[in-house]
Amino acid sequence: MRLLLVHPSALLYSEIFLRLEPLGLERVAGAARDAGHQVRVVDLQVLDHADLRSELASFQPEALGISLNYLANIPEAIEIAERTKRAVPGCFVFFGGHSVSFVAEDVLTQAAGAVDAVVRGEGEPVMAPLLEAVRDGGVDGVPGVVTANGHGPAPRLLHGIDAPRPARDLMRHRRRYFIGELDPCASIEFTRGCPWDCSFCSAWTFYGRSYRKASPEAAAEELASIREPNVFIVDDVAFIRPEHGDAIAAEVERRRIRKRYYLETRSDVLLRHTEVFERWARLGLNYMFLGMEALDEEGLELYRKRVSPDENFHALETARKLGINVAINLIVDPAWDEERFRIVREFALSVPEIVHLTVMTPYPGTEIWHTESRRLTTRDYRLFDIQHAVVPTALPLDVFYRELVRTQAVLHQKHLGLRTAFGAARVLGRNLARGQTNFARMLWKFNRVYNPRRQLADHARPVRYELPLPPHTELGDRRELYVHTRPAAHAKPPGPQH
Ligand code: B12
Ligand code: SF4
Repeated sequence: MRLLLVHPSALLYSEIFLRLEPLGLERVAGAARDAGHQVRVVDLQVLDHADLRSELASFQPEALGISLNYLANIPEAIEIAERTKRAVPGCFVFFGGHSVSFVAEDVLTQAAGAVDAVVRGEGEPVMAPLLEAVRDGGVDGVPGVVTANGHGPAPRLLHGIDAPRPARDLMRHRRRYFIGELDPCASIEFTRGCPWDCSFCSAWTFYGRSYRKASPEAAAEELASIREPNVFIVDDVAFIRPEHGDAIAAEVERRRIRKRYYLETRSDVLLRHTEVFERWARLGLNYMFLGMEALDEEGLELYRKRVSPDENFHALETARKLGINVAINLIVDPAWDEERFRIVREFALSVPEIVHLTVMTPYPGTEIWHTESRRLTTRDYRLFDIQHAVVPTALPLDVFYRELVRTQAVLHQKHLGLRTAFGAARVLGRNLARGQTNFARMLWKFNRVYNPRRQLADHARPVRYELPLPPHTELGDRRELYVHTRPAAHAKPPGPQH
């Protein structure tokens, strides 16, 4: 069967700091190809809608799957589905991915017949049975599949994440994937899932708190096969199990693989297992993202982060000692006033780290979607990108965006200053000499992308598709939030050790 897989356009934030290869979609493509299908991929982060139109015309797909990890991409995906149905009548259109798994029925209804099915949960195990059922007619009994007729059986969880390998070779313009100065940059997955349960996050609810690890040999073999000199490790929390990180490191050393890495982890994991991070720093771990989320005890408790402010600050010192550049994330509460923004600016200027701000957003699939008592001020999917306020702000909205962007601008200026100090000119020169212009463009794009007037104006756009209303419930059993309810056969969740 001819299958076309599509990743939607990049969102606001990605225009500046990063644009990464869609690893989940590549794995889905790998699974379909392993099952004998003819697969092509269009990534709208690096291609445009005209490319998609010509691909539809020339390839005439029998099935088209769109990746929906991000809520903000849902309207664009429905429009692509509608256009596909007109351009290639009879093509089976389906959605899959993280966010759409939590709002499958609503999206099907909104698409009004343009989408035949939504796949909930992991995409790899479903591809072979789904495409077979599309060919034979009748996909209703396929695990994880939701159609206008209702839910099929519960989605299946992969036993292990070593296979299928992502179909990286199907991606065009790989040189356009980058993160900061790691340009170009590929992505890899060492583990999948997260055993913590932060109230604002849906990573744990999607995987039902399961946690799986790639075998060290498979992980190193995949790394060795990556052509890019830089690699982003997509794990939600890297090196929760230090012996696993060590085992992969040993394979990397044995094969003499030399790359630069970027990863995300938690402060307590970094403090508890410093040696494994130190070993990876020797192997090329240059950048790390720490989700600090809040500066004070109260905020950390609210988000159920299970980390103290002391641990957060200690973790920053540890990373500095290891020579790893750290980017910190802080969650902006829409209740912040001007004074609060000022305190955050002051903090951000007092530390050498890069500070990112994301706006607190109740997402379907998170606990706060059900418990957040503030009413939503908008249900426009496009604004659910953690750069817009979707619950009432204490400040007038225009003042809130002015403060937000002002704070981000201060942080960006600092970032630029730091990079100059760290030798951005050298990095730029090296990248430009190799024809890599992503990082250079990023440095100058800030004012165009982050603009309080643009952010405010986004609220006034006509809305065609709206998120369903959150059911306000006191959650008795949090397993009700899970997409995958059964742990994988070989998974042994480590559980937060606190
Ligand atoms: C790595 C990552 C990124 C990367 C890579 C993104 C990319 N190009 O793919 C970067 C850093 C760029 C990123 C950015 C953002 N991210 Co992000 N990201 C993640 C993270 C940590 C892992 C994703 C991943 O690669 N997993 C590994 C692969 C193998 O899994 P996967 O992509 O989920 O794919 C599987 C399934 O979803 C499914 N699937 C996926 N596509 C398809 C398609 C079909 C047809 C089918 C059938 C199945 C299917 O099958 C795949 C294999 O099992 C997730 C958290 C998580 N655990 O999922 C957050 C997450 C997806 N991100 C999130 C957010 C908010 C963002 C940003 C909006 C943040 C921001 N404003 O700064 C941006 C927007 C990016 C954009 N598109 O422009 C939220 C999503 C929230 C939401 N409900 O919309 C998540 C869930 C994190 C969270 N805390 O809740 N992100
Ligand atoms: S530790 Fe990170 S990935 Fe895990 S639940 Fe909390 S925010 Fe989500």
